[in-house]
Amino acid sequence: MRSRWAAALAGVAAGAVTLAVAEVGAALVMRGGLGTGTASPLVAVAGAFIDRTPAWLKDFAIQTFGTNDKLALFVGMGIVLTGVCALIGLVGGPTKPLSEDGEGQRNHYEKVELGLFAAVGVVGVLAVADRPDFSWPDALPTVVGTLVGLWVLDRLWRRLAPATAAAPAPMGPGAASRRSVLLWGGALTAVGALGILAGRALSRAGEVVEAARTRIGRIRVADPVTVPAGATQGVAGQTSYLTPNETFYRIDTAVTVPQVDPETWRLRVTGMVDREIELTFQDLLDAELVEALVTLTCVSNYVGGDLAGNAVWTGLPVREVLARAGVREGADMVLSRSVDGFTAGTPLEAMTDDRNALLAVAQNGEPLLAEHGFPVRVVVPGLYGYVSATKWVTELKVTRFDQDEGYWTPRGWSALGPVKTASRIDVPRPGEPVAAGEVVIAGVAWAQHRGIDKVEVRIGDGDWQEATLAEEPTIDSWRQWMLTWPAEPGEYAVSVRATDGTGEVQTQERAMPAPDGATGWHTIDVRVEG
Ligand SMILES: Nc1nc2c(c(=O)[nH]1)N[C@H]1C(S)=C(S)[C@@H](COP(=O)(O)O)O[C@H]1N2
Ligand SMILES: [Mo]
Repeated sequence: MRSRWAAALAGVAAGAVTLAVAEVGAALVMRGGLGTGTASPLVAVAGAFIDRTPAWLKDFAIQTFGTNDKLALFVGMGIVLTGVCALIGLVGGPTKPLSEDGEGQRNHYEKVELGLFAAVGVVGVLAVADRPDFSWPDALPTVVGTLVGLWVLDRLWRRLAPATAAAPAPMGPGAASRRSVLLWGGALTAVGALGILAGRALSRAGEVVEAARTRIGRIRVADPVTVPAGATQGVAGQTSYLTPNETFYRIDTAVTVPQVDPETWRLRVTGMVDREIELTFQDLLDAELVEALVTLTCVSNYVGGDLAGNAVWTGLPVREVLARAGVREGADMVLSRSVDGFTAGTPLEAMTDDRNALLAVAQNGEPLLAEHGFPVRVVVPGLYGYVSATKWVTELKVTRFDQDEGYWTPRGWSALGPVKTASRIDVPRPGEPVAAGEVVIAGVAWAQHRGIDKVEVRIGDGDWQEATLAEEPTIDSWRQWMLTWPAEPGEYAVSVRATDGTGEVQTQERAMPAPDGATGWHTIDVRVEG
């Protein structure tokens, strides 16, 4: 029994050493400028997995883990990999028939074990090769790591190998060799784990972006947005009108946040245009930038969910860039592409009409945070992020919906993603009882680019009551609302619904986020204590 533990540990140790060599190697290869895509096998496998995630699984992951979805993925990968390596170790384990070839010869089981281990390495190499901008040096760390891992596995197996024809040991390996494998296996696993962490830490090229953000400083425009005091009702617990950059929700398919140097960044405008053009980051800074208030929302947001945020965005209107390139007849989509391969298909109309569709360089006056698309992202009022808000954008391709599709479309999400009218109760918080008397119910409602005309609240089986609305500086942002309720002790279901600027009342019909956004009224249970 204990020999099995030793055999499993041998597999895990080999895996840990493989990944340590590969992750440190990947950091060096990328830092040295040799690699062009994703050299880290862990990041590549996670990315390849995310790219193959169907709509229902994305939905589940976001509902279960929220913006910790990537952490959850890494933990899951760690568990699966450990299990696979342990099983591989057991395959070659010591309780198998003895070698007949004499001491030190590989027996059949060890060959299978090494073969399986190599196969896992090949999967890693395939994942690396699958990532955007792949070139062969990207694969080097994984190949070398796998070879080192095979060597470790072989050494440990030899220590465990029970016997030879000359000196059979029918009871399995002796206690001494078992102990030595447990010792070596444990030590190598620990060193490997540290190596993996070191490799990941080493790979973070954050300094370039941080230095650039500091150098750029606050971005000012001739005609800045000022938020009127009336846009804020100031109820404790109510969503603040502007969302701080640091707490702004983050959703993307990027396993690690792309670190883009603004010095080398270029935006290319391609496709159905009269002339392809290329812009530098300085070109953008030198242009006449505008500021706009826009609430961004994720299509994966559930009714009552918090995957939405409001900010002042600073940028160059996309329509001006498209005009410079000259859009040809027949185009109806702009496919924006990110450095990490993500794409969003946005109706050309939304990019060229008079709304503030921006190539944004700043969020609330500050250069974008790396997580939110530094140096440049797209922001389009009225559309969910997945069809418009490409972060780390590097290309705008003018094209047609019947010729191209955005990242999420073949994965079960609608090609078109106008934001659906939504309203949310922020206070009282669900599950927190309130004292009888004057209770303030408050929250936000949004229907970007249509605006919010009315918010109504229903308490228990009472009538719909109109809430007081805050000022609405723009129809592109959410609107705060509040209602004072003389509450008597009891249990109440409290619901909210909004009416958008076109007069349409938010539907009660429940829909899941996939394929084009959740619907239904946000309802919470409130207990009023006497
Ligand atoms: N490059 C890139 N841009 C992206 C995404 C992505 O996965 N990759 N996700 C989009 C989605 S689904 C949303 S909701 C918004 C979220 O923007 P935020 O993370 O800044 O809030 O970014 C959009 N832009
Ligand atoms: Mo999203």
